[in-house]
Amino acid sequence: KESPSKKFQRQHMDPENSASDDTKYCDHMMKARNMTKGRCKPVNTFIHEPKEIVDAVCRETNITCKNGQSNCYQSSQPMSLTHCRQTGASKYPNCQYRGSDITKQIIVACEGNPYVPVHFDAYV
Ligand code: U5P
Repeated sequence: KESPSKKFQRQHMDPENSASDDTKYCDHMMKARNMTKGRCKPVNTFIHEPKEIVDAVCRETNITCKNGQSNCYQSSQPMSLTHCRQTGASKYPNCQYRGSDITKQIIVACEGNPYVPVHFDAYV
């Protein structure tokens, strides 16, 4: 079975690409990363930074997650992100997205040993 940290990497990590001017980036990536199986995942953020940098957020400022759990962490540094949001016209199985390239601090939940990101909570 896929571990929580592998799932985070599949859903949110894309260090190879820098912020995508490509309007098709989200359509392509949401499908390539298996987030359009069974349903179109409505919202998803990709992080364009090295894994070490994102893993290190688990050692930054501890904050409360949206769901009330206490294992969230906010990056001090803004990061290069692409935020993908399903369009109104999108109909499963033809999932369609609009992408926004933004540079924001991220909030992730961390778990395990090693203590690594397992959930993308928000950007601020
Ligand atoms: N999500 C993102 N970026 C956001 C907000 C949510 O990628 O800015 C994804 C996360 O994978 C999260 C899921 O676990 O959507 C559900 O988020 P929520 O609706 O519980 O906030």
